[in-house]
Amino acid sequence: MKEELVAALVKLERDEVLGMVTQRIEAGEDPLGILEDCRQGMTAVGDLLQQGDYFLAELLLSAEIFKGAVAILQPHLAKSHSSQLRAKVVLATLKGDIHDLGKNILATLLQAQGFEVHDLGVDVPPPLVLEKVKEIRPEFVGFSALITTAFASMKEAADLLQQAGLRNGLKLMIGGGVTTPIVKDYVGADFQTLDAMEGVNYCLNVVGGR
Ligand code: B12
Repeated sequence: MKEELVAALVKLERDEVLGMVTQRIEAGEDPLGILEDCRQGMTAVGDLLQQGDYFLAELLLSAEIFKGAVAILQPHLAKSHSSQLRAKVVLATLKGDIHDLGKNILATLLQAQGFEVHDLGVDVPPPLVLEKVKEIRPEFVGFSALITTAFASMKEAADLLQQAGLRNGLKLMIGGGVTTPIVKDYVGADFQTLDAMEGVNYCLNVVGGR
């Protein structure tokens, strides 16, 4: 089933992908497992782009199919395990980067766990992050990056927060396909992951018994 879903997404077979997602969720499968298969399909689409077999049109189509799959999974991902407000999280995809599928999934999963999410959107200028952190006073800030040119924006935003004396008591996490532990150190973040649920668990661990 897993391989079939990945393959259908790579072949950009919209109806097949959405049909399989619906079938698997109706059979009671964990929505996170289905989501991970879709993410792997997207990674494979990216590889085909890099090899020159796919172009931007295919990339756009794959993103639309992925969004359709997430729309089916969303109500199941969003089933709240907690009505308690745990902490505030500011999320953004920074300047130079417009990818937001992963960030949106993280937002849904955080909300399902009782976090108050302030999503600043995509292509966000670093000074806006500073302004919003001053205003919202979150416990967590999360940056999502899918292209390497966004690393400099992430560092700039982290430095602005540091210079303003706002890094104490604030946990900075980064994630998204191109991030690595090396990027985490470059940015000066506290946590890095390629898995949204790991990010949620990190936040839950930090807030602990709250
Ligand atoms: C879909 C896609 C697009 C869509 C984006 C649609 C959208 N609304 O997001 C469109 C078609 C618009 C697009 C455009 C471009 N893209 Co594009 N795209 C992709 C693709 C195929 C999939 C990315 C994706 O959404 N994956 C699925 C999500 C769910 O995975 P994810 O983001 O990793 O998120 C998971 C985790 O990482 C985590 N997570 C994500 N963020 C965060 C944040 C935190 C804090 C935490 C805790 C967790 C977390 O949660 C998610 C679930 O677990 C990738 C290929 C790849 N290998 O990733 C290329 C890719 C990212 N794109 C690429 C490129 C080059 C481009 C373009 C420049 C193409 C062009 N020539 O115009 C433009 C970029 C424009 C810009 N300035 O941003 C390159 C980047 C290369 C690089 N090294 O920088 C890639 C890697 C393709 C490739 N192999 O060349 N793209």
